[in-house]
Amino acid sequence: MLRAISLAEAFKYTAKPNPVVGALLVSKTGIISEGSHERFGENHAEINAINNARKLLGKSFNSFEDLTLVCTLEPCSHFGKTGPCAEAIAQIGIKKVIIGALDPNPLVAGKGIDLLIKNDVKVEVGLCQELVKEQNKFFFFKHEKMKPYVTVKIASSLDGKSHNKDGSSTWITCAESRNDVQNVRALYDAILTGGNTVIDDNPRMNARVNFEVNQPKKILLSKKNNFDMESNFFKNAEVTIIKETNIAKVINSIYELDHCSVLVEAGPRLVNAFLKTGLVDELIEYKSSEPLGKNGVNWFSKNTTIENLGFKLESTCKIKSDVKNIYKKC
Ligand code: AOF
Ligand code: ZN
Repeated sequence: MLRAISLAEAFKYTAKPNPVVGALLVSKTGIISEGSHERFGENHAEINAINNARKLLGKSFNSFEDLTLVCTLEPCSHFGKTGPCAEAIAQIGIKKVIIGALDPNPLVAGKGIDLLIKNDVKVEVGLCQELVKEQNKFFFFKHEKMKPYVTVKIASSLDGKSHNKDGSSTWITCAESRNDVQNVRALYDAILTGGNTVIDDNPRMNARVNFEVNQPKKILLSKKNNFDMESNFFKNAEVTIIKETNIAKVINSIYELDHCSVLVEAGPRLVNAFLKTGLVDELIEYKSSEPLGKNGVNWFSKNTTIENLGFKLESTCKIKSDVKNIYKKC
């Protein structure tokens, strides 16, 4: 199971918003073949493990009943972008399946196991399930909590400011921190910002990393209609415009769009509106060592701190001259 979990891990940037899944076919003497769910929309892990066994053992190999399938997630039972894995497993004659965690997706949720058992396949569930859940933290969160995992990211000067009042542009944090943000973006299913940010900063808001990524979808929260569709935000990924002002409803719309996670990168007004709902799960603060001074706009009002917004510091690290603080909802 640990081998299957580590196989899956390699695809955490390309399988999303699907879970990462690894599978092995094993005989009494060892591993016969391996497979992973490599990219969103492509073959599931179990099918890749079966196809790889056929490649290795020859098309005529037909003794699947002697092999055990080990897979990190319950084999699916539904027709999605691909067919049901549980059916393919039973059909090919596999007699034993060892599963890490149950699939929390209501389309599957136990139906995969039922299908296997009905076809006389022996099933064991729960091996290393905590690791599988941790590995697919956003996927399990979304299905268990019926909401996406919401993270707010801010870049702050030493004196807690976001940007200059006069609109003059300046980088708050160092190039290395801004580069770290690219890696954070790459982990999320969606990135959300507001209309003013798109108009004032012309941000690209994609994940500029040197590895393959299923790029986060973009969400623009604004009542405006007059966006320049040639601006950077509208390039490189699908954009959904949400006109709703009630943030709880916005978060629900993101859930309905099937995103497991969303990264909010916006100005103080929208960031505070999100934080006030109590529906933000994580706050990432990049803090520079330089103050912005009285020309700066505060992230938070006078007596507000990240702690009294209901967050506690989980980790902190230095990025060159900046500090990166990760806060989790208490
Ligand atoms: C599996 N094996 O490797 C994965 C599973 O749209 P589809 O067809 O790709 O289905 C996606 C859903 O299938 C996903 O939400 C999750 O419930 C399950 N993922 N299941 O048997 C796999 N990745
Ligand atoms: Zn499947």
